[in-house]
Amino acid sequence: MQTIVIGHKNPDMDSICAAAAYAEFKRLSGNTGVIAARAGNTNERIDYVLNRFGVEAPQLVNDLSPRVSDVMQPKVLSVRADSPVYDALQLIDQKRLRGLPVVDEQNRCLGLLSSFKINHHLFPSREEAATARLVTASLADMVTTFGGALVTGSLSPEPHELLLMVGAMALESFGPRVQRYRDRNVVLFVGDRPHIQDLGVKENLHAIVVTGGFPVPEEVRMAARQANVTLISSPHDTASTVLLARGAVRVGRMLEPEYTSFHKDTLLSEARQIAAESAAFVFPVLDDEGRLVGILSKSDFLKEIPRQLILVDHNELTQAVRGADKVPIVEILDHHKLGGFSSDTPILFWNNPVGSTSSIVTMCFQQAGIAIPKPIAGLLMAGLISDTLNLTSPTATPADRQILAHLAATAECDPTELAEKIFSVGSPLLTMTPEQAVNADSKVYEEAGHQFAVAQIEELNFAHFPEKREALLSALETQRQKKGLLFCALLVTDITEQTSLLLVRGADHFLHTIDYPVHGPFIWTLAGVVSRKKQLLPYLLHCVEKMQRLA
Ligand SMILES: [Mn+2]
Repeated sequence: MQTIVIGHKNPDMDSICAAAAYAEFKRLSGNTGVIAARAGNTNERIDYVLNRFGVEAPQLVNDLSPRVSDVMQPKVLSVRADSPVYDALQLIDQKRLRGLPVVDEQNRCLGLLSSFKINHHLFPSREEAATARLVTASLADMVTTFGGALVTGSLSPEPHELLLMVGAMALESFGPRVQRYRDRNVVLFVGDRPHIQDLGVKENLHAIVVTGGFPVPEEVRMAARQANVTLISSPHDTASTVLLARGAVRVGRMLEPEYTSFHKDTLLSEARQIAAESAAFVFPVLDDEGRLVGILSKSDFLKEIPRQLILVDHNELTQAVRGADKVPIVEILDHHKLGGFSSDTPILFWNNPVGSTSSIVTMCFQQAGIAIPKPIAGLLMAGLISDTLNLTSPTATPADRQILAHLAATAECDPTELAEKIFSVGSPLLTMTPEQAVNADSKVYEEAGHQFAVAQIEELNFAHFPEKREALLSALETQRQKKGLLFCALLVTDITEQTSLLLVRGADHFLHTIDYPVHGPFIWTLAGVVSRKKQLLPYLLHCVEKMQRLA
């Protein structure tokens, strides 16, 4: 079972640090297969923290929707197009398969070999029985297939169209018959009948197989050598030898070139639909180069995918990584408003209105009596400091204060120094494009049937704001139109002065409800507001409500 610990889309410091730390907590608690993930890119501040404490960034996961590769059978049996059908049949028989994918020497899939096709070859209809004597195969494969041995001459590895004939008639009848096929590559199967063997040599046949394990008379051998006719001996009687010889046909001769395959990354839901309408019994799974990497049978669609999810720093599916609704969510650790999440089974759900999810993760370690590894303590400090603006935000609680002190001692790191470093690295206004700035940590909320997005960036001061304001506003409008949102907002926070500017583009009847002092077109001054979730979001929800009352 794979357990993915992941924060929200457009991840911020807290959601990256909490995911990495909680995954480590789960591992230290004895869980296996726990992976820390992130639902988006890091930024310079996050990279600084990961580097400083020597922790690798959680793995990027953009979409958790089940893929073909999640349920395919990766250990796939296949046959080469140039193998004898006999070998394929052995495999099909041993493993009780209905068919096999056929590959070339680079493991690229060429088609499917079905047991129906093989049956048809081995047991043709009465009307086709005569043509069944024509077999395109190499003499070398044929001898291997019936377990024979070369007596004299050579075994060509190249396939030819061979006409299989049995020398069971009297010499007088057989002579004229052989002559009729003079221009063919005749392979004669004959028992201990020296006259017929001799005739075969004289007629200069392609090869003569002496069956039943009988020794070949010295005179016939000599004659064959002189005439350059290949002589082979078979341990089996004629009937068995011919039957086996027909199995030397190469797989490539009877593959179905028309088949349905899937790319390993195809969405399982898409594959399921295609498979449901297909008569095929099996679907090869290919990589980008068309190489065979697995096989999918219809029964594989019923498999449970051994993957589960732990959400940190969010509890609303609108903020969760794509496909989160298709994976069982087994735990949620959060400090935001409840967003109407529901589950089919009981889950661990810990929502605690402290300053950061990193604080909650710290409490998990403390409760379990597990010592926090030093680098993890550093990450948790960064998550806490970033979310609470180093305890100055109204979201910070006394518990956060205690936790930060404990973490600082464990990490041997001064919180004030760390906070200064974090906030001075990579001013979002200077290092990001306006599009990135309005998207970087944007969260989408849904209220009363309306969707809206709110992003926040933290700056040491507003020095770079005036030169960016127009570009930020137009990026917000673009974003709003693209996603069909009621409004799109960006809170630009001055963490030194503990104040913010709010930029909003949206429907007029919504904008009219904002009653903070106007700073400029589409911009309001929110003195003392620094927390998106505790201060801004309740206000915006109140505005949505007011808008609806006025409508
Ligand atoms: Mn948080």
